[in-house]
Amino acid sequence: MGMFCYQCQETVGGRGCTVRGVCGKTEDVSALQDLILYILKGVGYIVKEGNLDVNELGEINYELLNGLFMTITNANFDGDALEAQIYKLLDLRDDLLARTNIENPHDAAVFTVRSLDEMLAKAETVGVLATEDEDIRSLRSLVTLGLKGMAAYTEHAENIGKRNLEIQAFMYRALADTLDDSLTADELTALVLETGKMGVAAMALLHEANTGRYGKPEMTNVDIGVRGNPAILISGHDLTDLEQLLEQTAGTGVDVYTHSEMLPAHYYPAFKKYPHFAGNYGNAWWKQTTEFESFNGPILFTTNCIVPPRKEEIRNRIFTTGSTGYPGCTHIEPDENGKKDFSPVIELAKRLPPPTPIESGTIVGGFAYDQVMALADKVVDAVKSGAIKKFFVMAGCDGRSKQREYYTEFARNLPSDTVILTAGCAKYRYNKLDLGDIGGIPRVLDAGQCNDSYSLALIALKLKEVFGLEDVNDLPIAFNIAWYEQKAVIVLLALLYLGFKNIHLGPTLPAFLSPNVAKVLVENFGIGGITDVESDIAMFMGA
Ligand code: SF4
Ligand code: SF3
Repeated sequence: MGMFCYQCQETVGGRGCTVRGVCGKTEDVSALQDLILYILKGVGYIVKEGNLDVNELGEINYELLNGLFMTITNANFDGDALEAQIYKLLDLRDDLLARTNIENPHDAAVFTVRSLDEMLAKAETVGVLATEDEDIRSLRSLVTLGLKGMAAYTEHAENIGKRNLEIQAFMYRALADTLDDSLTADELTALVLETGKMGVAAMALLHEANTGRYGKPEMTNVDIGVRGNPAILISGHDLTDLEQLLEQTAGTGVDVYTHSEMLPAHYYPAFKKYPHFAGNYGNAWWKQTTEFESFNGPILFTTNCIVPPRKEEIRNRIFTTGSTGYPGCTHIEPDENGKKDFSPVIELAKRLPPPTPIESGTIVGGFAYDQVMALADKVVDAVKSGAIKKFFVMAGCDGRSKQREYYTEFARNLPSDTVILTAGCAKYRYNKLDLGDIGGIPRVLDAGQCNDSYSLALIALKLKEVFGLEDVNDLPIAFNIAWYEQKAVIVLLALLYLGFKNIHLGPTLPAFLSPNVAKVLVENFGIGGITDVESDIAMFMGA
């Protein structure tokens, strides 16, 4: 059995990567990630069966998040880092087991490996395909992939010092349940919905952490041109890394630009005080192969999405931190107080030329919950007067497949009395189109990162209240969401838990949905795919 991974939208043939990932993941890296997940299931099993108190687990609470995050698409390609994480997790797992009296523990709680070869051999037997029943495999995957997204958001909140151990407690139980062969498809379906519920908690936690520490996002024009100074490009979602980088670059003559999912950092008041926080360079993650070349300076990855850098020259300019990693790139670890020393990145920036311009002008964003609420009267009036007919939630991810041009065309062709609510890197498909405004309300309202989809849900729930509706689905809101990796999975499950129906998902439905599981989602939640722009707009507009 070779590798098998079907966790992202770009999986081969819409079925699974079996030789090498489209993302660039090798067979060995895939195996090590499978093994990390299996160990974490064993940890979950020990916590559950041993009735361990999540408040007294210590380091594993963080390593649970870190381990899951390392297995997210495009986060960590570094076999050595994954191997080290396996040894660390096994030690932590064994310490936990020693605190219990579990009789005949599950293999995931006791197996051991002493070398890379043993890891690879073990991984062969514990991957996705180890679950033979297609529907059970599908439901287990929905849970574990949702947990990966949840782990990412919880880790960001934790880095800011915000913690809700109920989330970890749920994660341990859910991981344990994916090992339990006695659970029926109905019980696992209930677990999937519960995963959505905890996804809401994780996004709420991160929202509180981000706004508590950095202020409430506000309407902001972000420069997309360049200045003439040497510069660092920061990508990913982790705002604490950005904060430290901005502090350390202050007064050095080195500017800081955002890439992809870091763009929304410009909307936070706390980061606006840095005069060298210059703007956003480029587009969504997959364009990095060309954009990093013209950027000229060093790049810091705080989270996914990394595209394997083919040229050595680029690899030498890439730094990773947190759960990310790439072989040959310098990884920056925090000290015991969580402080990171970015001086190697800054020193390299000083020796390199400033970025080459690729575009100019500004883009607008910052329409998270509080900013939209500040405009609520205007928005409500526009809906009542008919100036706004419909909102389109087009949150999620971008990706490299040609099919995604659909989203640009969809946005371009929407009637002019509609407003797009977006979050995540999906926005790059239409945030530079000149779609105008409706009475001063821009037609593309960017709430922020993918986790800020939570803000979009809050906005919808508030509008429901304002209009005195019983059901949020009676609002003039349509969902046409693009997905790519596992954070989109938790966002989707969270929206389902909050009661949103008729969500359309594209560009293709997940490979990990078996026909029966897809049927349940269609029948109970009205989940649908996409077809072509014209038919879909007609369908959404109710023509
Ligand atoms: Fe394939 Fe996606 Fe898995 Fe990469 S993450 S191996 S592209 S399914
Ligand atoms: Fe994008 Fe990777 Fe998902 Fe956070 S950065 S939305 S794909």
